[in-house]
Amino acid sequence: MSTVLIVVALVVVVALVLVVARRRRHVGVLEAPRAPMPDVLVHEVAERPSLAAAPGLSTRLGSSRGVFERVRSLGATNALSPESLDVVEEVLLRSDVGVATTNAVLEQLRTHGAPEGVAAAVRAEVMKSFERDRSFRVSADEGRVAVWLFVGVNGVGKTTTVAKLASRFTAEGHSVVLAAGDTFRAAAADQLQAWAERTGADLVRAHEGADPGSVVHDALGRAKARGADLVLADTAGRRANSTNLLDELAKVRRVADRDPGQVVETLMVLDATTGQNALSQAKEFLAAAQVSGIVLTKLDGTARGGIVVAIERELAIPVKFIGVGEGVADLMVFEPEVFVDSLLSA
Ligand SMILES: Nc1nc2c(ncn2[C@@H]2O[C@H](COP(=O)(O)OP(=O)(O)OP(=O)(O)O)[C@@H](O)[C@H]2O)c(=O)[nH]1
Ligand SMILES: [Mg+2]
Repeated sequence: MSTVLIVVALVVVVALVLVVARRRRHVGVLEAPRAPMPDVLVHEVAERPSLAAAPGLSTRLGSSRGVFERVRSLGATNALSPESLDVVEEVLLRSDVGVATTNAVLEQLRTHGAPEGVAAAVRAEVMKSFERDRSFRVSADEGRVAVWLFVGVNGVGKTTTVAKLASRFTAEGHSVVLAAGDTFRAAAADQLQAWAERTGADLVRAHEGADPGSVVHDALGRAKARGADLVLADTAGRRANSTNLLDELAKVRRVADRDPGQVVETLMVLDATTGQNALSQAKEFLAAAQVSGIVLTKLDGTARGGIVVAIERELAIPVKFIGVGEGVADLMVFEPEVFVDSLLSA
């Protein structure tokens, strides 16, 4: 009897084990089906920057043009009422040209009047701020590789400007090597790499925290080995403190200028939307970096274009390029007449 009970118990246990096992298998079958294989395995996620030519400057400078609206509306008026002088003063100050230029314009208007109209008189005075040579040098001495260094605080548009110029110079037939000298964060080199792939430029990068000088040194070696004629070197916009940053820039510059390298341009990048603050930032960099020109970015945004005037007048360094958008074609060689006309012409 007990044997029969044991056999029955065993049968029940085995049956239970089988049921549980079946359930488990069943649960397995109920797992969510795997997603079907996509038809396209690799597709481009990042949008390619627009290669279309930048449309007219006036359109891009919408916000700056808005500021000058009231001066334009005085147009050909040559009768200088105190009210029109007030309008000129207010508009100029709001446009960020700065107090010095505003006073110079007012002085000129009071002394000489405005025989050809207020807008023309303002234009003539503003143009006096732009009498510098703003040509830029792309080639180095025989046997050397030309280097352009880009400096400026973080977020102003250095990396984007490097990319825009890489695109421009590559299209013009130069062989360009980009040096990812911003080793402060890995994303900086990734950002430049994405641009290098789009513009067809070569890129030298290193790990996060690497010595930026050695990146520039390697980029020069690569350029020399491959017969490239131009190195565009991005740099970091931040360090633990600004003294470290300026020391580092000076060191990068020494490396870049050592044979086979030759620094032919050091461009300080400034963000136009920060207005007069851009000026105080700039002054810190000037002594350390031997700046040969300025790139003023984001003039398409909420910037007030008069800042170009203040920068040239106060820093006595030519603005060589302006950024008017985030696309690769949105960089223009700065031409004062075209710029001032696009703000002041009706
Ligand atoms: N609208 C507009 N945006 C710009 C222009 N130039 C740069 N930007 C934008 O400004 C932001 C910062 O640009 P970056 O080139 O990364 O600036 P950076 O100086 O390299 O910054 P760090 O690497 O952090 O020092 C990005 O979102 C750019 O797309 C411009 O001319 N117009
Ligand atoms: Mg950057």
